[in-house]
Amino acid sequence: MNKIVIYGISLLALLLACKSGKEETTKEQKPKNILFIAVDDLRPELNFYGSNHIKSPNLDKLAGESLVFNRAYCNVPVCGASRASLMTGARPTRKRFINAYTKKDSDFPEAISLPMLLKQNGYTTISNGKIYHHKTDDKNAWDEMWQPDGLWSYALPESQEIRKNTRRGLPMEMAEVHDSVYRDGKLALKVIKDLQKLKQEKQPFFLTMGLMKPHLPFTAPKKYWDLYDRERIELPESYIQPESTPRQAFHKYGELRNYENIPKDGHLPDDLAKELIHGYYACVSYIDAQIGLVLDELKRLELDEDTIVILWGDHGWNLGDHKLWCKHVTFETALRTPLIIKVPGKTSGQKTNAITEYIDIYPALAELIGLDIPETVDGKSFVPLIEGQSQEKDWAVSKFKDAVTLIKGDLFYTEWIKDDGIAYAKMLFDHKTDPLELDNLAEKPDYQEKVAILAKELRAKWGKDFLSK
Ligand SMILES: [Ca+2]
Repeated sequence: MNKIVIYGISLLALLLACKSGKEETTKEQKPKNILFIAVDDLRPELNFYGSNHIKSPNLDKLAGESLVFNRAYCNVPVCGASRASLMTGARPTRKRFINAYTKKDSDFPEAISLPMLLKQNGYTTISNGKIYHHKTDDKNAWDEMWQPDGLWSYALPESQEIRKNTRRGLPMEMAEVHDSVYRDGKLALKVIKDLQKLKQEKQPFFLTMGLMKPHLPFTAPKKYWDLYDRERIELPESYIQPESTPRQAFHKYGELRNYENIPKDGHLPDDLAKELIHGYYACVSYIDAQIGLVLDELKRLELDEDTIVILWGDHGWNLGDHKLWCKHVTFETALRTPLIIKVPGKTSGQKTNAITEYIDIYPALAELIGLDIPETVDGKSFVPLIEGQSQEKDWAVSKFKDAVTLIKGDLFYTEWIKDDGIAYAKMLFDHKTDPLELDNLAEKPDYQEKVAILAKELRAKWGKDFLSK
C-alpha cells in the first residue's frame, strides 16, 4: 500500500469520526474501566491451571479471554496484610503488613493506594464487599463503600442460632436457598446495578467485587454441593508432614479449629477432611456463578470492550495439603494464587510461566491506563507479559511472621529469622524434582553452597527497609 492510499484511508477515517460527532471522540479518549474482582481464599485449583474437578464455567470462560498467570504469588499469605500490600503495591516488611487485621491506614498511611490514584485521575471508585479487610480502611480513596447485609455467613436459622452462641459457628452449611440469600449473591446484584448506573456516566470506573467465599465457613446453596460426589473426593497426595521439614513450617490451623465440630487437637478424621473439601468446592462453584452474572451484564451493556477485568485470590489455601488447613504458612500451597487479567484487544487465553508478585498488580494496572506510578510502589509492572514479551524479573519474595521465602525458578527457599536478620531455621525445595515440597534440602551437605547463595539473594531482594520498618 503506498503513502497516498494510506493517507486517503486516514482522511476518510478522520472525516467519519468527525461526522459521528462528539460521542465518538469522547469514547476514543476515555481511559479503560477496571472491573476488579477479589476472591477470598481462592486456590489456583481451577481448570485453567490443569485441574479438572472443580466446576467453574464462568472463571474458565474469563480465563479463555485473559492472560493467565501460572506462577503468581501473594506477598503475605493472610487476608488483611495481603490486601493492604496489593492495594498499595508495597512490599511487606518485618513490621508492616503483618496479619489478618492489618489496615492500610495504620501501616502505610502515606501510600497512595491504587483506588486513590485512580480517583485522583478522574475514575469513579466503588468498593463492594471485601476489598480491604477492614470495611472503612482507606475510605478517602472511594466514592462509595458498600457491604452486603446479613448476619454472618449462614442462611439457616438453626445455623445462625449456633453462630450466636459459639465462637465461630458451624464450619459448613448446605441450604436449599436462592443464591442471593448468601452475601456473595447480594454482592453480585449490587455490582450489576453499579454497572447499569456507571454505563450512563462520563467518567471511567474502578468497580470492585470482593467475594467472601470460599473463605470459611463453607456455606453455599445445595445445588452447588450437588455438583460433586463426596465418594469421589480424594485427600491430597501430599497428605503428610515429613520429619525433614522444620516444625515451624506447620501450624495447628487454629482458624479452622475455632469452628464447631472440629477436633481441638490432632489431625482431622478422613471423613471430615473430605466433607470440608466438598464444601470448599461447592463455595468455588457458587462464587463462579455470581461472577458469571456480573460478566454477563458487562457484556450485555456492551462495556466489555472498554473494561479491563482482573481477578485474583488474596493468597493460597491448604485444603489438606501437608496435612494442613487454611493459610498462614510459606508452602507454595499458601503462597501461589489465581491471577488472570483480561485486557480487551490484547488477551485471549494466553498463559505465562513468568513469576509475578502481587505488588506487581498495581503498577501494571497504572501502566495499562497510562498513569505514572507513585514512588511508594515497590512492584514492577507485568505489562510486557501482556504485550507478549518476556520479563527480566524471575523471582518473588513472600513472608509470613518470622518466615521469609525467596521463590526463584524452581527453588523455594525459606528462612525463619530473628529481629537481627539471623536465620534460626531453613527450608529449601526444588520443584523440578519435588513439586509437592516433601523433601527439605536446606540441611543436606550437598546443598550448603546453594543455600548460602540463596540466603544472600534473599537479603538483597526482600527490600531495603525489610528489617528496619
Ligand atoms: Ca483471605
